[in-house]
Amino acid sequence: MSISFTPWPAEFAACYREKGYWIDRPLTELIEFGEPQHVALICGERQFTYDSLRQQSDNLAANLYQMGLRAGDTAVVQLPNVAEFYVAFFALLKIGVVPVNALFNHNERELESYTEQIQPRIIIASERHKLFRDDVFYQRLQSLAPALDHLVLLESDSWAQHNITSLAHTIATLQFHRFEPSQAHEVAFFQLSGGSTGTPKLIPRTHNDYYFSIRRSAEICELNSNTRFLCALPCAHNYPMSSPGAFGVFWAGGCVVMAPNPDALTCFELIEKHQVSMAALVPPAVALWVQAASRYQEQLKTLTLMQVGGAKLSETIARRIPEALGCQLQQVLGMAEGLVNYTRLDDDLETIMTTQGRPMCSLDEVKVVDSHGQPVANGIAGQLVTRGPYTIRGYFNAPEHNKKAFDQDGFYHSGDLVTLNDQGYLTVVGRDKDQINRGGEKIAAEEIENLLLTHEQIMHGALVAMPDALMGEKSCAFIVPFNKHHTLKGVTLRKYLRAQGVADYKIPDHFEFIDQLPLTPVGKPNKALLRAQISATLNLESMTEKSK
Ligand code: AMP
Ligand code: DBH
Repeated sequence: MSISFTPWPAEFAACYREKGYWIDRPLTELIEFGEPQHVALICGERQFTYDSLRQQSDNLAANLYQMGLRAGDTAVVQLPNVAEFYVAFFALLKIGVVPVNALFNHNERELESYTEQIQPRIIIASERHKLFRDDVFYQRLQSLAPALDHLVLLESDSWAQHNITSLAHTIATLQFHRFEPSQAHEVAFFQLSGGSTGTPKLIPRTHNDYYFSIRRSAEICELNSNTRFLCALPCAHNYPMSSPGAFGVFWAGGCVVMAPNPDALTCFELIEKHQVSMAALVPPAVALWVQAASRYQEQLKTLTLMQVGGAKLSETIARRIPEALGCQLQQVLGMAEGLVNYTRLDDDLETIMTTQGRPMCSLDEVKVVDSHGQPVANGIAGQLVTRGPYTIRGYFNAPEHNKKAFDQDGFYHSGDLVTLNDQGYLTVVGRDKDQINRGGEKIAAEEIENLLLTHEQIMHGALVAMPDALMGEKSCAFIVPFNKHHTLKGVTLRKYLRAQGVADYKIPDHFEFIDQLPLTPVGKPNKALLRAQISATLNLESMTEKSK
């Protein structure tokens, strides 16, 4: 059985095929082109040639099949930045199993939500995550998904229980099977949305659409078999996976070097050791690299391209990148829902420094519209709406939300406020969605507000962005307690949220206690005012700090 999703209308699909964008090949093909003995993947002291990457994913696929997994089944995968992430991804796809790759810093709530939504048969996870040090959480997931009957753990050989298998063991055992990925027009896997709603939405990506986005990205970034890409952002994120990311590098026959995290000194060492030529970062990480780089320029000699995306890059930092890191900057404005924009390698410096790029292909339809859906003139800020050969037409199983996020013509409303210039380049100027972008990590305000409201002393809560020098934005929760003589404190609320099992990066950085929420004329919390209020408070504080 295939996974249901909102398809592209037939005439669009026909056009995407005719243009050669959709080639009706499975994503598993991405690792088929690299030279057998060329190194595809470096992870710590381990090196994987293309031959071994193919072989190991074959082995795992065969074993998963042996365990009873079949096409149309689903999987929840949560792995840190390790080679096995890719082995597992391609293995699952080889037998038509559809995974969602949770971020490693996701916690109970996120994993439970994904489990409820896709009803997996298998969890592939790591004991390095606290949730998988015993089987208590796995059993809870089983209670949410009755069909769930396999837990495969990255490093575990210590688990004696039935049906808990070690991934290393499962990869190593050789078996033969004829593989059958799902059809190329069907859902290959689920991507995660940063979202703006109470429950995290899942994004169904088909082989055809994702494969195109990877090939085109690899072309734009001029990848080839000499490319050595540092994967320092969480490997499950759409950006280091596909823009062009590790998958683009595999397709081009290059080499992916895994970094455990984007820490500057750790990464500099890896860059030197493995002659890395290209890296992808979010703005806060690149700012720290720029700061640290002066003493380490020798180590960065091989780096030629630094991609920055996920959140708005300040022009000041952008301008420092080429000299500090001795490489070219490329800005990337992407979304797991589809559309990706790049500045091009041969663009003039002004374009690279001041815009977030232009769409990757001519069939990306991008409009900048006002609140009535009418296109605005170039240079005027409006909402970014888009449709195209790799932009989804609907979230998974979310008919109500889809009515809001997609218009009648199938355009996705990204919630970004942008300007378009005469050359078709976009610049992000703000946001029109209830989300905080904490240095590239997205927080849906509603999700945290709902959790806060379950606290017995809280009457209202509103989560808004507050400016932060390094992260761009952090989150501030305005709290209206029921009782003026409340005993609430930031620390206790943080603890309370942590106990609800929410990912750490979603926990408010700051709390403000107020008597009532300011409202808009239609009676909604006036978040613009709250944002202005917290900015003013911070400004005042920093001025007092300076005058001390
Ligand atoms: P998601 O839908 O969770 O994949 O997040 C995509 C969102 O991240 C976009 O809609 C933007 O709001 C934001 N984003 C991604 N790249 C950039 C960038 N280069 N500049 C500003 N915002 C960005
Ligand atoms: O933020 C994102 O989601 C993102 C950024 C850059 C993305 O999905 C992408 C490139 O593909």
